[in-house]
Amino acid sequence: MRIKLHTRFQNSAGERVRIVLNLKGVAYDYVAAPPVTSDAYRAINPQGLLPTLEIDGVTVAQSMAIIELLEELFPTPSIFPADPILRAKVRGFAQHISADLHPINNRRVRKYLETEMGQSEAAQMAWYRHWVAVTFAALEAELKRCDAAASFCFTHQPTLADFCLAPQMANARRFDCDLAPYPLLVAIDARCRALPAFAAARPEAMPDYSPAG
Ligand SMILES: N[C@@H](CCC(=O)N[C@@H](CS)C(=O)NCC(=O)O)C(=O)O
Repeated sequence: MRIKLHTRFQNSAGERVRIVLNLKGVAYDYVAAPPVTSDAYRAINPQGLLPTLEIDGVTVAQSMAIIELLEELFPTPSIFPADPILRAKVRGFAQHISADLHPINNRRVRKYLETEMGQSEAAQMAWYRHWVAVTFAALEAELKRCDAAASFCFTHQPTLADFCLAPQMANARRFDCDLAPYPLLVAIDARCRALPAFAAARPEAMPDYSPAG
């Protein structure tokens, strides 16, 4: 089986997938994608979003669908805890990031705010930080109600919730969001980043990394 991941170093949805591939020990080719608006990339993924997984020439879009596919193909170690209630909580936490927060702060949304709605850089940043604050406050409150001894979100092993959280924390830092109100998220993120599977998926570790962004 030949697996390619079309992504870019700053592609945080792709970073979720990279973490899962690393954690499951799945070998893959890293393909630094052309611009998402280019015909070359649309030919790979008509959705025009990163990442795309390619398995033996067949492409799959959407990071969460890709992660589910990897879980089915390579079940060990699982991305979920064993307990069904905790599994649902993990999914709910991950979806609050992947389905509620990430899409509205995406680059194309910010670009639309600028070019079509005439919003300044300051207004775009206010938008970005507002939705991070709303979402992170909810995630922090949720974790506060859970097992205080858990090292990661909900459990003692990193799960899909952590795979979504860590790249989102990096994005929040990149956009100078205040993380002081979220000590649990900050502590869990630090534990994640210390793990080899997460460290090897970071933007800085990618072959196309550029400090200029
Ligand atoms: N729901 C999609 C989101 C993918 C996504 O938004 N990727 C971003 C990069 S992290 C992207 O391609 N953005 C292009 C743009 O906003 O123009 C997924 O999880 O794969």
